Amino acid sequence: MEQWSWPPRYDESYRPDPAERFWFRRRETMPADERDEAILVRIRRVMEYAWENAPFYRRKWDEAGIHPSSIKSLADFEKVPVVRKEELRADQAENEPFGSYLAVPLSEVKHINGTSGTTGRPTAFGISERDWRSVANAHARVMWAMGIRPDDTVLVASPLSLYWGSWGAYIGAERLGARVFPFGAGTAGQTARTVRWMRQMGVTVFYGTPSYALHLAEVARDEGVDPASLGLRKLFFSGEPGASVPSIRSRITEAFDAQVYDSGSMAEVSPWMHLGAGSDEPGVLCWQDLVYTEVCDPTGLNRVDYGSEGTPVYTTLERTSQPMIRLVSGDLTRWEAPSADRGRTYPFLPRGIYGRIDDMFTVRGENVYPSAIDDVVMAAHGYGGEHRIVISRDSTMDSLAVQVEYEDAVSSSLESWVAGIADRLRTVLGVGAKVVPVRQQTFDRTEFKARRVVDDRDLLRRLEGAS
Ligand code: 8LH
Repeated sequence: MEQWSWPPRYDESYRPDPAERFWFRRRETMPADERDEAILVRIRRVMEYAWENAPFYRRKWDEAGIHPSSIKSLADFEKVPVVRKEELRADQAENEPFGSYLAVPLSEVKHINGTSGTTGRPTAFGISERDWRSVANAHARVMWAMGIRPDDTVLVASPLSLYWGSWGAYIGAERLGARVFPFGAGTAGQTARTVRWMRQMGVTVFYGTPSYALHLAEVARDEGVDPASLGLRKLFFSGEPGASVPSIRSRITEAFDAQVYDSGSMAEVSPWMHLGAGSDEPGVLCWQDLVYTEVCDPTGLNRVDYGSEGTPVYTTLERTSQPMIRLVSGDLTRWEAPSADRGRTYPFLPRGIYGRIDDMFTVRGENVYPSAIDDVVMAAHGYGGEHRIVISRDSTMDSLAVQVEYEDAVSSSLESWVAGIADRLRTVLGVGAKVVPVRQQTFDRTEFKARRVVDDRDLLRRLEGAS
């Protein structure tokens, strides 16, 4: 396998010919079973490394009676206790600043990123130079699979702040040899400026969140610019569901007349882009030799069969500063077996990551994911650009209403428009929802990850009362 060493060491001068489809042909196309053998050896080495250098893991595995040498198969690996984000947070509070899962001397930490901490104590990511370079190399490889090449100009249109996503896109594009344009996102009036700069700089590739791409398209139109005329070839996304949600995907594809790629996972397991798919289709690949992904049943945390739904559990195979070994994501997906037909022999998530377990709610016995609602309302002709999902998590029963912005063009036939969406929701979700039309631009647009679910019983009662 090309440049497969522990600790990871990459030839920084290497770059395939632009006509070459694969960055590392053998690593990406080899029989999955053969790759799994190498992965098992690597997992043991990563575990030995963590055992020796990170007290967090030694403590945890001691308690469970597990030693790295006892892992003789990938099935054995399933017995290794999982790590949860709350544990990382608690460990960091006790062992500031990077937690006792920091496995390099503090002097080797050269980059700091983190979570925003809007919902609790922020978590800091301490990243060594070696890891920074491994991530750059991994991201370049995944972006290569998306067809991004050195003659592209890549716009990073997400906040250049604590958010790993933006920096990961930046260093990957840079390593690949492309021109990088870190315009960022999130400051007042920035989106209109983004439109102007995109044209002036000849941007060909966009990175950000799906919600932001849709907002950008709206702002471009307001500025009298057809988003399709901006000259984008490709947009790639991470951070939230969207790029593999059919109606969101087609809205973006049509607005920009460009190809759309899904990618991402979690900041903790950067290279987070290990999920990027390699072809112009929804869904994502799990690049197992970068981050080993197991889709597990959310309670027992054992691998589910291919074809089934579960939560991704991630193990970094290239990180030395804060290795993650069986980190539970809490997200939801369904996976399929590797297939040579896809070119790359990695497991496949045909619908990407479609939600989080704790975002799911139950209405009259049916499990409902917000992204399924997004898909229905955004497919509606005359959809005005934003919506809100209003639920109540009652002790006895959850109920649901959806406020949907409409375009002026449908205002004369609003009743049938609403009925059409309500029908479709009933068919797709298996339960009814109250659909409440609202005027365009009622809701704020996001420049980052959208938050469309409102959990408010009083508002719901008012909406249900409204005719
Ligand atoms: C996704 C997706 C996706 C992430 N489809 N949901 O950009 C990737 C990394 C840097 C990121 O967003 O990390 P962060 O801020 O830790 O958030 C991770 C969560 O974001 C993850 O658990 C998912 O719920 C969501 N996410 N990429 C659907 N392509």
